[in-house]
Amino acid sequence: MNRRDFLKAGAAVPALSLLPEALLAETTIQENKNKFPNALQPKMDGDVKVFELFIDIHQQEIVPAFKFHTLAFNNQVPGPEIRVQQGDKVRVIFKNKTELNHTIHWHGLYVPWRMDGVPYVTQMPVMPGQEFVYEFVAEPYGTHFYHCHWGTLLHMQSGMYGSFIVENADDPIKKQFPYEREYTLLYSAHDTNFIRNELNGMLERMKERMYLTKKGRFDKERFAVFDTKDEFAEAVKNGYQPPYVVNRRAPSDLPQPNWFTVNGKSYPFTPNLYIKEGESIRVRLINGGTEEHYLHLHGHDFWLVADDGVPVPQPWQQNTLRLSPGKTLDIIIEGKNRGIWTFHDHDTRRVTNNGLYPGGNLLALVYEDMPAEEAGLGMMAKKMGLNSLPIVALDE
Ligand SMILES: [Cu+2]
Repeated sequence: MNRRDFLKAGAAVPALSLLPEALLAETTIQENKNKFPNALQPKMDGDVKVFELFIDIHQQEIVPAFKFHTLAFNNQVPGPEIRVQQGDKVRVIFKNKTELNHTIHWHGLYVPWRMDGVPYVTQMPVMPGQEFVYEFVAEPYGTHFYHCHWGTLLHMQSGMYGSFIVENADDPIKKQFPYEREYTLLYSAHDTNFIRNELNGMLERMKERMYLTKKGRFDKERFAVFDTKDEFAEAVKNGYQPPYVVNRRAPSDLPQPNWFTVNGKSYPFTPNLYIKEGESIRVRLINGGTEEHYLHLHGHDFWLVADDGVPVPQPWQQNTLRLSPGKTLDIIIEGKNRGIWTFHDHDTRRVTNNGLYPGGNLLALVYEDMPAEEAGLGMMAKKMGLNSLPIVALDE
């Protein structure tokens, strides 16, 4: 008896209308596709790929009955995926439709320093109504991302992050682990109370700032903008109190995330990773949030193949990885153990929705070719009168 027959005999389940059918009816593969970032289509200007990004206030529904106001690129959280070939000339026209300042930083890319998107270091912030054009050559190969670098603590966790994938026709990872399908997962953590308070506070400050600027009453101290460090030090000597001293900033004001998302959604609305038996899939993991995630896959050891976009010289197998803030990791999952398997943060504080388990960044690896009879229910469920496994069960 081979392993599969043995498992079948052990389960001894008749062919009922069972989980995969129900699961695929509820969350079809097409619907599931919408839970991954859309690729932004460029226009060509000669040999330059021109992308358009705008930033606006957007309401993001993380799970049914819970929405919050975010700052979103092109009204999407995460922002749309930018996917180019290594060496492509890229132009990104960035429009600011909000009342706040922003920039875009190209995380992991070798851009010219003036394109690096750090306000008051490499450029002036992109102010309300303004436009800024970023231009660079897509280097290096691999999984990267972009995010706002103004008021980063607030703006990033408010949704200002998106994947930036640099492909190579001669992909070293595809060569070693041939795969057909790939998925991008962006992780983030949100303190929705902090976001609401800070966003409101920032909007108030910006209103005042715009008004005073218009009246020609821009005040360096009021806006905490100085031309030199000496000028700043001199002002402090004369009694100026910088904003980190004045009105806020007890340690308790730092965010304590209460929502944890993958591609802008929390369980049970997180995306599924579909796989077939014998297939390998590539999963690009990007941490655009403030928390360290310890991602654990059930029933498999995956291959860690790239770290910060760089192919690792010797891929190795593991079932739990550490995804630090700002990190990208690529993994290959081989479809060797059919079933429905959980892939989640093993710091279980992050598989909650506003403190309640289950939720957060829990998702499933689903073998879409699994025969119905294999997904049968145990005796206990039958005694409870269930014909199929429930898809959503939120009570502790
Ligand atoms: Cu911003």
